Amino acid sequence: MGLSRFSIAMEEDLLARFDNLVEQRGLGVNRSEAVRDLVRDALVESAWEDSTGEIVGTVTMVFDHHASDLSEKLDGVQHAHHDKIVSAMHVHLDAHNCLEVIVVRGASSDVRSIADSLLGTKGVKHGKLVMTTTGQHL
Ligand code: NI
Repeated sequence: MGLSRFSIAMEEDLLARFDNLVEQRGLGVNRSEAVRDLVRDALVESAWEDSTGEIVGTVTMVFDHHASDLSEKLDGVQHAHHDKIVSAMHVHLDAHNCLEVIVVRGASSDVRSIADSLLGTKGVKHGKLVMTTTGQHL
């Protein structure tokens, strides 16, 4: 894909802070690449707001598998949405604790609602949904 050039007017102070940010990101990153990253970020975030667009999310959670039928409940949520659960990884952290990372693909509203069901299940000690993009249209 061809590159288009355009110039940006920006306050000196803001540009200096932006350059600092670019520098923190490390070697090989220049202003142009940093601006492209910001634009892609904004596009990905706007896709999350559009409830019809397809997105990908990972749900990470830690729970005690001894807690009353918690494993069965979490499995139940996943089976109920098997068409949107791409993959699930289970790690036995120690004698009690389990880590599960679940990849969910679908409309952002569905991904959020599946994540809420999983993370809202009583007994889940910690969890987080990270939303990203399918990579299309970027
Ligand atoms: Ni386990």
